[in-house]
Amino acid sequence: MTREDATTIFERIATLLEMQGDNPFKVRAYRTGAEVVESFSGDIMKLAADNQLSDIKGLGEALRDKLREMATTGRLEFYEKLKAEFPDTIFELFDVQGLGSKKIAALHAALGVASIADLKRACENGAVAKLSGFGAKTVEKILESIAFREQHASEFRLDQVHGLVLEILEALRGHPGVSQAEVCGSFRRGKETVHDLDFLVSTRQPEDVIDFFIKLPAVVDVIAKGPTKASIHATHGVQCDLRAVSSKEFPFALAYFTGSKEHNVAIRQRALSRGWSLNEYAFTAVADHADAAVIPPVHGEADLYRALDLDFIEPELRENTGEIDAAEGGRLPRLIQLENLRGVFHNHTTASDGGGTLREMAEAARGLGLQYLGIADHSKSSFQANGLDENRLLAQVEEIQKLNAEYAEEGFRIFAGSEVDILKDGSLDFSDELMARLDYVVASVHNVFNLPEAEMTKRIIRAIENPQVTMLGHLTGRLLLQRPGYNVNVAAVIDAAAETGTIIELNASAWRLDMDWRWWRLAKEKGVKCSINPDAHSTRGLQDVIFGIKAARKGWLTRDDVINCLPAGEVTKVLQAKRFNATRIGGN
Ligand code: DGT
Ligand code: CA
Ligand code: CA
Ligand code: ZN
Repeated sequence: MTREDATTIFERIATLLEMQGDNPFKVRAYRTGAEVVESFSGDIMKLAADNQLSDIKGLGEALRDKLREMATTGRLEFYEKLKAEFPDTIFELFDVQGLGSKKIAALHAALGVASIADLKRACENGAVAKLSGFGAKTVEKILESIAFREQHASEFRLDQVHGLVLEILEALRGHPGVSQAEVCGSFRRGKETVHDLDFLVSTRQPEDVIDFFIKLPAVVDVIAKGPTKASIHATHGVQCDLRAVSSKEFPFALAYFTGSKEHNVAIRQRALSRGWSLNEYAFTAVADHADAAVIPPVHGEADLYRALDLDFIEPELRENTGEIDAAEGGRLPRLIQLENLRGVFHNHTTASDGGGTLREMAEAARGLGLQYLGIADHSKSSFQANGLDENRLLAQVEEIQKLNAEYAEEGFRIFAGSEVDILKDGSLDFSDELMARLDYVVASVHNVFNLPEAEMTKRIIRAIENPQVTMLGHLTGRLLLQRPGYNVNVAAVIDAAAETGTIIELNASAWRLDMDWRWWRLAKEKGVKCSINPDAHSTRGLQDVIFGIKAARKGWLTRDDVINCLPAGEVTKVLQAKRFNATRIGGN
């Protein structure tokens, strides 16, 4: 169980106790406990597991025991019993933006609200607005958040489906009757969210494979089953479709079910102009076509494209946004690959809200074969994330220097940075002098999201005009399927980044994938460089770069566009370039 899980459980206990009208001091103790666990500097879960929690301020004996139980068994009996007394739907309320535990408890006590459906009704009939602490503004915000959730109810983020896809592919490939298995659809195209997953196998025993598929451990229920296809619901309720075809049909089915629909339509047109019809099984000569060309053999997807005089189009590019012209003219980009990454920037440690210490993060990065790791803990204004003040930051820089001395021989390096808050007026949370002492600075917006577009755009542009700001973090602040980004003129920010030589982050967290892939071709055209940043809050979080790579590929990026493909020596120069240019221009 992670620190985040334990924090959530303590918070939820507080709320549930409050809903039951329990002793306010007890409720308080759990809230404080949650804060202590969340912000403790050090591996609190390990300490708990080793029974080393004796003198931590704000964590009494009862909570220490509970934390220990969670750390050692992965669950908490007290919480399981407590939550059994409420409908499961109560927890939906915790995902509504603008609703903290206190508000949820108040809604439950006063109005009996126990689900999102209840909440929506109570907002719409005016009951919520009458409660103290809930004005018309709050109600509006709650309703907006519910509407956003409803709009995206049947979508899934990559972190929710990635493991499932690998598990199902591995199982299918392990079946003796299967010669090829692939995932198709939006997942293969690297979309940031998917509606369902589309699997494809080539086999001579479709019925056996279908039977095998619907009995996989991940299957929750079977929606439909036929001789060559089946649909099931898997973990989280994700629908998975499987189709079984022959190996001759496989390349055609693979291309067809990968989509996108728009790409397929354009490809089919191109085939027709050669006198062939194209479907999910084959090319077929059109009978009344006067000068139909001879159909070449197709053994793989690349042959299919070659038959149409096209270079192979990577799945991520198949959105009918110019990829077919580029493939015809030999102008497709050579897309970046995971193996091209040499290091990662923008990562958190236990000094702010991360779960791994500096050394643990460095070891994990080395374990992934990376040559460098950029640390960027939160700055002081992000107090909810235990942001560092000047003194703690400088102490961290020293700690990094010491570690670097240790690692020097092995050629591994830690870059000392900070994720500095962009304040409401576009000024920054640290002085220029302090930022100049760092290797790099990521500037991000973390509060006051509700500015009008023009003001938000001005705020961000003012921040990146600062020569000390190396890169811009999560440009829109969106959380996929949970909240839209704030209003900002992305094109104007890209222009400003180009002018000032500011790198833009592609935040690789599956929740963000921000800046969105749809903007990267424009950014690249303007000469803006990308940094694929995992924004890791734990050692495991470093692996989120795989999501960032997918998004970068979908944005047509090559290794030359992404600064963290450079070796440590060269990337240092890139990090310094903006400052260097500023002093040069300033000095002339
Ligand atoms: P989603 O909504 O995230 O599941 O997105 P996709 O692209 O995976 O869509 P899905 O699962 O409905 O269909 C998978 C692929 O099958 C789609 O990308 C293209 C192909 N396909 C499905 N229906 C049609 C169609 O009516 N015409 C054509 N040309 N292709 C289709
Ligand atoms: Ca799909
Ligand atoms: Ca589908
Ligand atoms: Zn951030």
